[in-house]
Amino acid sequence: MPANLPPQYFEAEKEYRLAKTTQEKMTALEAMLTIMPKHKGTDKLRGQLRKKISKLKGDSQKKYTTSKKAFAFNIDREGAAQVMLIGPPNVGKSELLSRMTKASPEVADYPFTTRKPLAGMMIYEDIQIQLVDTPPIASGYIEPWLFGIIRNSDGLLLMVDLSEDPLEQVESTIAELKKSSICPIGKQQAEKDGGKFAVKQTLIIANKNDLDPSCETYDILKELYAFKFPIVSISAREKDNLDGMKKQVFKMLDIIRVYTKAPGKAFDSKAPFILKKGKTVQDLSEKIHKDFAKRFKYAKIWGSEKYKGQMVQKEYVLKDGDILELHM
Ligand SMILES: Nc1nc2c(ncn2[C@@H]2O[C@H](COP(=O)(O)OP(=O)(O)O)[C@@H](O)[C@H]2O)c(=O)[nH]1
Ligand SMILES: [Mg+2]
Repeated sequence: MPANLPPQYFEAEKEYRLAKTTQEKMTALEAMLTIMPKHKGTDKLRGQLRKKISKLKGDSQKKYTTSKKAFAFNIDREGAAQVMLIGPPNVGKSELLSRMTKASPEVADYPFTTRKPLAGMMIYEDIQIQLVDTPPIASGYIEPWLFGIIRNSDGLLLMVDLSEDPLEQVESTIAELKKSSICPIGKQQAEKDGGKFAVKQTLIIANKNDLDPSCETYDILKELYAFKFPIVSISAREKDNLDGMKKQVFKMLDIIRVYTKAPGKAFDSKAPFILKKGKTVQDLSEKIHKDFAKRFKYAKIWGSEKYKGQMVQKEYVLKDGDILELHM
């Protein structure tokens, strides 16, 4: 019986032959295995691939313990915050990055297309948020450097596919994160598990809602996870609810934008200072300049809660959108 292998298989096979490291070899083999159609004609071939993968896995585990730091990516933080797009293969992470930013990742209907992190800037109103596309988190094989960049990030977008089994996808991704001592949390949860876990604010993105027109799957997902995490339903491909998603990402980050102005002048609406929620006028002036903070007398504020130009002291807790005139 002929194997009838699709062209992507031969591409993956070529990558395998060209692969220099164990990691690269394994990724290529995994891709070959996933791409390969499952029928009698490919039984033997699939068996051989699995054998090769498990042998490499053994080797790499040995190596990994001795050279943990050998493979490290570092993504320079840009913009107001750095957010990781994570999740199982094929859920649409790369598609979303290409929709929201100028980055052009490879998008394909077979898994393990993304091997390296790729960053792009997403514009939200007057700020930019850095989105980072990552290789898939699938039990069995995960790029070992992935958890390092997740730990360094400001938040996670856990993406799942409404046309597959999103419940299982959420569960298995969280399980893999926890194995690496990363604890994704939603808004309401307090920090937990002491110092052992790196706690990361997380938004669940339910993608491909075009394939769930009755929202049946989305409703089940919400029923089970909405009490733990904020969830948003989108279609990256059909561009549905992408603005709603951006709002949710901003909300998850717990940051505020504060503008400064000189007396008698207009404020610069293009260059807000980014601060964590809960920060005060004092924190802002420290951020601007140390000396500034020392000489600070009072500020005038134009904001949502105060009268126009009202005077506030350094203890005043800032709100998103506040405009301040600092006096010393
Ligand atoms: N129907 C539908 N397909 C999508 C959507 N988003 C992505 N896809 C498709 O899903 C496949 C996997 O996408 P990709 O971005 O490579 O997934 P990744 O592995 O998570 O990066 C591609 O064929 C995409 O075109 C969507 O919103 N709706
Ligand atoms: Mg991808």
